[in-house]
Order: sequence, then structure tokens, then C-alpha cells
Amino acid sequence: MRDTADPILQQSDEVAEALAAGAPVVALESTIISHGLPQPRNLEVARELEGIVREAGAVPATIAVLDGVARVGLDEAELERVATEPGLRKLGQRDLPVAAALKASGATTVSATSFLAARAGIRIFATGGLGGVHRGWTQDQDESADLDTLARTRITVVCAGVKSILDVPATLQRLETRGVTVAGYRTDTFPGFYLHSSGEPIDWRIESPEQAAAIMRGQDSFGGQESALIVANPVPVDRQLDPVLHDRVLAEALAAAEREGVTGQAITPFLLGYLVRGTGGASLEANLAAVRGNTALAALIALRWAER
Ligand code: PSU
Ligand code: MN
Repeated sequence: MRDTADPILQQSDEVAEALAAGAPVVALESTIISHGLPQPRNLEVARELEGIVREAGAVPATIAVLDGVARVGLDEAELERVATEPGLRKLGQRDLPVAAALKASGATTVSATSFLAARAGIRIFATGGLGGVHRGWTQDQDESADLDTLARTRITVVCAGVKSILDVPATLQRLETRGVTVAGYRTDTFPGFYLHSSGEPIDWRIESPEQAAAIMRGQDSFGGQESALIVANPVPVDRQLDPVLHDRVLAEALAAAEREGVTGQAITPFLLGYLVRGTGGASLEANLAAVRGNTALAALIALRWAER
């Protein structure tokens, strides 16, 4: 573990060397591992995602906070801690100084991971689905901090859109208002996380990792607000969750959350967990197919980006 000049984070030797050499690096988040996927599958997946990045010729940097230290690049034992430690917290960007001060450990969401990755000099990040505007926003104003961070962080996030548990049209509107660039990867509609398509149109379609890297260069040339690029990469149709099953179990999950009074940080893990059980594991397979595809595409974009 290398003490970088930055007092707020530590990079693994492998990540620090790759960044110093200008080699391709892909950031991976940890909340999906600790809170988004069931044990023991989550640890296998964490390893598998790192393997996908390596196979493509890039270096994976899984990000988490351990004993108050923000870590960029985890070794095997640290990855295992993230997957198995009971009561590990879920940290958004705003929680990072608190975790540091109190020497707490936690998994990082898209917001915290994007912040730390950008701060470390990593430009590309892969996840499953972003957080966004929750259904019922007019009641509770629950909008993921992911959107705010992406509006002011220069990072490229490869994802299967936003989680389908959310209000997808409202989230797309917020991304537009906040100035976050969105491009569909070989699709004209915004992906639906577990589903190939959410049915919502998107303005821009790209066909290749080269085009993604070219947009990123464009973002830097045009300057202005330091916002993100979302590369929206759908799960393949033959790997998606059956849309009828999806809609039925999601309606049950939303009703159960309301009945049980689940709110705040707990709502996303609750709904994802409900869907896994309610679909007999089929939602988990669709989620994993999406994350794998996003990770592979992120690695290809990182390779093109490193050619600068
Ligand atoms: N993608 C997945 N599963 C997940 C997440 C993303 O396939 O569990 C996590 C991300 O860490 C994202 C978080 O930032 O869900 C959103 O949480 P919230 O809605 O509380 O902001
Ligand atoms: Mn929330």
C-alpha cells in the first residue's frame, strides 16, 4: 500500500504504478458487493469483475473505506472484508470525512466511488445501475446523491442505466438539468437495469469505445462544468429479466417497502433484495449480466483513453 501525496486516500501499489505509467485503470465500487448482492455470491462477483478488467488488459481499482482510510485498489483479504464484514456501512461522498474521523469502515456508493476515483486520477468507472430519483419523490424528496456527484465530477460511468426501482423519466430529466452527459451504447433507448430497455428515448447513441473516449476528450476541451459522462450499456435481451415478472415483483417490493416503513439509505438494498427473492434469483442473474458487460466495456474504454 502506497502513501500517495494525497492525505485523504491510499492507492494499492498496483494502481499507483498503473496511474503513474498512464496505463488503463477501471474503478469498481463496493456498495454493490456489500449491500447490493447476496452472500456468498458477492465475493465471487467482486473477484470476477476484477478478473474481467485484467483480462482486457487494464488494472482494476475496487474502492472502499477500511478503518477510516479511503482505499483505491484492494487486495484479496480486503475484498473479502468488504464482502463479509457484518454491519459494514454504506458511504456516500458526504460520509467520507466522517468515516475518516471516526476510523469507520464502509462500502462506497457511486457518489463516493466517483469522487475518490476522480481524486486518484482514474477516469473510468463501472457499476450496475446508478441511483436516481425515487418513485414518490413528491412525498419524500429521495433523490440519490449519485446524481449530484456526477454533475460535478469528471468521470465516465459505464452502467446499465439507473435502477428500475426508480422513477426513470424523472431521473433522466434531473441528469439533463444538472448537465450530465448521457450516451447510449449501441442503443436508442435508455437501458432499464434488469431490463434491456426502460422504454425512454435518449438523445445520443455511440457504437464504439473509441467514440466514448473521443467524447471524454471533448469534455476536457470544452471545459465548463466538471461533469460526468454516463455510458448507458444495456443488458443483452437474452440475459434480461422477464419484463412481466419484473413489473409484478417490483410492484410487490414497493408495496412491502411502504408497509414496512423502509426509507433512506436502506430502501435500495431492501428493494434489490426483495427482487432477488421474489424472482427466484432471476433478477440477480440479470444484475450480474449487466455488471459484467459494463465492466468489460469500461475496460475497453480505459484502453482507448490510455492511448492519448
Ligand atoms: N448497482 C448495482 N447494485 C447496487 C448499486 C449499484 O447493480 O447496489 C449501489 C450503488 O452503490 C449506488 C447505490 O450508488 O446502489 C444507490 O444507493 P442510493 O439509492 O441509496 O443512493
Ligand atoms: Mn436515497
